[in-house]
Amino acid sequence: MESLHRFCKHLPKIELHAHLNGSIRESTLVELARERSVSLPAKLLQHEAEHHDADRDALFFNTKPRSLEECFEIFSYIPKCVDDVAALKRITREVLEDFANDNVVYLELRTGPKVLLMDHCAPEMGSCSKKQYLQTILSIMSLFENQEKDRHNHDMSSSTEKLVRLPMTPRLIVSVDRSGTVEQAQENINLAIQMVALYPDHVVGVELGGNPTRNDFRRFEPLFQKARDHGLLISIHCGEVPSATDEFDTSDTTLKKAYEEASAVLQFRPDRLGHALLLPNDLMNKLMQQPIPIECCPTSNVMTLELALHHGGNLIGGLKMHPQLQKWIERKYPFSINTDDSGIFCTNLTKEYLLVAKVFGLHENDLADIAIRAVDHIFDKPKRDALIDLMANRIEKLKN
Ligand code: 6MZ
Repeated sequence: MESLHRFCKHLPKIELHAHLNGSIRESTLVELARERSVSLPAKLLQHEAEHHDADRDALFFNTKPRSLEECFEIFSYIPKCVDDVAALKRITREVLEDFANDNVVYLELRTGPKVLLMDHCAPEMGSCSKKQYLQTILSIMSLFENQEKDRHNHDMSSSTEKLVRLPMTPRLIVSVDRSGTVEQAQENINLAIQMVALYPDHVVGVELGGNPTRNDFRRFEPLFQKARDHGLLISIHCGEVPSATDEFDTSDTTLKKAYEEASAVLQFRPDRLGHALLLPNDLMNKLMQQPIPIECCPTSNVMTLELALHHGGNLIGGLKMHPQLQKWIERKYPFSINTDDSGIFCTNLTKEYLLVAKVFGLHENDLADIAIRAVDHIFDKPKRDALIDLMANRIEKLKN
């Protein structure tokens, strides 16, 4: 493994934008689909992509393009496969393991609560409610966190390895799907409020995601205000699709609506923004003056903006065309690097850091700085100082 890749792998990392069902391992999705006789269109599977390129980097960063539309086509198949409690437990455990094995030390996992079957083989056993869906995830998270601490203590006392893997702390964000109804959103926000009272250490926030071409943040705004009043922190996806700018036709009603929505999101001042890719200059300038931390998901952005298409599916060429990232890096805008949907985009956080480093010419110190600065954006504020110590310590060791 070349040294920058090795550094990105061992760098202690913070993941703040990961959708549970989008982080499903492709192999697991295929297995669950087979068990349930769901036929997944081959074009949607990443491992079907053929790479003949001899260049290692091209191979590593060449990926099957996934348009925004295709992503949401895949998302529509996942609930057919993750349809019972056993499948939910499996994907949650695997996702936690995958992030931990990638040296993520703090993970905020987000998901929209769903009604599942108790057991897909025995539908007569009835259903698992949305509340039980969240409780199932939370109990796996707590167990995982305790196991991580025990394993780390054990490794520290028995291993001579200099870079013993650090423990990962998982936290939960409850998602609202913007393509759903206000009633469904209300149910999710109420559940989040209940859950934060029951699991104050593990439930940290709420978020608005889902297909950005559907509905509007303003429909859900009073609900997010209610969540805020109950002490939950908030992340809102924004600027994933174009909005009106001076260069665009401001009489186009879709673009105009997107502009007004993005303005309303910024006015609401969420604690973090997801993506914030295609904001017009006046809104971007406002953000520059009064920053809101942005969750940047490089591969996802290249895919949904279809930037890699001009580069034969190559992410390095695609990311060079990212509309904002260069500026955020140069001006030290508060942003974090994240995976979004590691299963759908066939990525992990190591790959995302390496990709950003290669495209923007960043060195080890720059990457360490980005990782450490992300701690300021975590929703579990009391964890901040301990995480910074843990990470700074490990980074020192990594440099020696
Ligand atoms: C917006 C996204 C997304 O909640 O079932 N999701 N929403 N933009 C994106 N960019 C690509 N990627 C994922 O996780 C899957 C759900 O997360 C949202 C979609 O609503 C998707 O169905 P959960 O665990």
